[in-house]
Amino acid sequence: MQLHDFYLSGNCYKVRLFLGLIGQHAELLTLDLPNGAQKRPEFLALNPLGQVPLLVDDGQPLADSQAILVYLARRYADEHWFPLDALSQGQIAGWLSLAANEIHNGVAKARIGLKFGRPVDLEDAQARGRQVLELVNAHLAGRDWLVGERPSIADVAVYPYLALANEGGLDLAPYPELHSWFARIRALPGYLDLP
Ligand SMILES: N[C@@H](CCC(=O)N[C@@H](CS)C(=O)NCC(=O)O)C(=O)O
Repeated sequence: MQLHDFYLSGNCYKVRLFLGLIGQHAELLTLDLPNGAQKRPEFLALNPLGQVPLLVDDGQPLADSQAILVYLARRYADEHWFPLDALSQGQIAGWLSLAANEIHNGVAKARIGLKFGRPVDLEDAQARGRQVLELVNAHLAGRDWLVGERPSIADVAVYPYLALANEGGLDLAPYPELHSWFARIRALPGYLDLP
């Protein structure tokens, strides 16, 4: 298994984290994102969107961190990471969707602006970011995990950019439930430090 990777990318970290949590190994192929390696023809042949992460397993390329989590969970992980019952699957799909939209356009975009100096509407991204921090903090009151009684790929999909929110200029101090959840995730066997 090979992972086309960029160390500082939260989406790539998401996949590396999950590989660690389920005790799977992938060879890391680092792409020089700042110099546009993701837009070269040889990489576009694998992922026409020109983005990392990209996993190649059994010769099959698979793009998108959320899609990769689903694949790895179904193929290699204990069932609790992506339970088979309809309600859990629906709830997890909702969190994966939140990661791809509201989290990407909020906390992640604010980080892209502040940490990487890219042109973004920082105020808008931070306002969206705060909405998500509040939503997840409220959801976690009285719960250990986002879905059900055990960690799932929902936690893995949502955790990275929330835990990195300070790099987008967002203060995490007002969200005690998030801190307890971060600590639970960090205590899982195979946990990998944030980039
Ligand atoms: N929906 C995708 C987004 C992937 C994405 O935005 N990747 C960024 C790095 S975090 C990237 O490759 N950016 C380079 C580019 O778009 O040129 C996912 O979740 O994997």
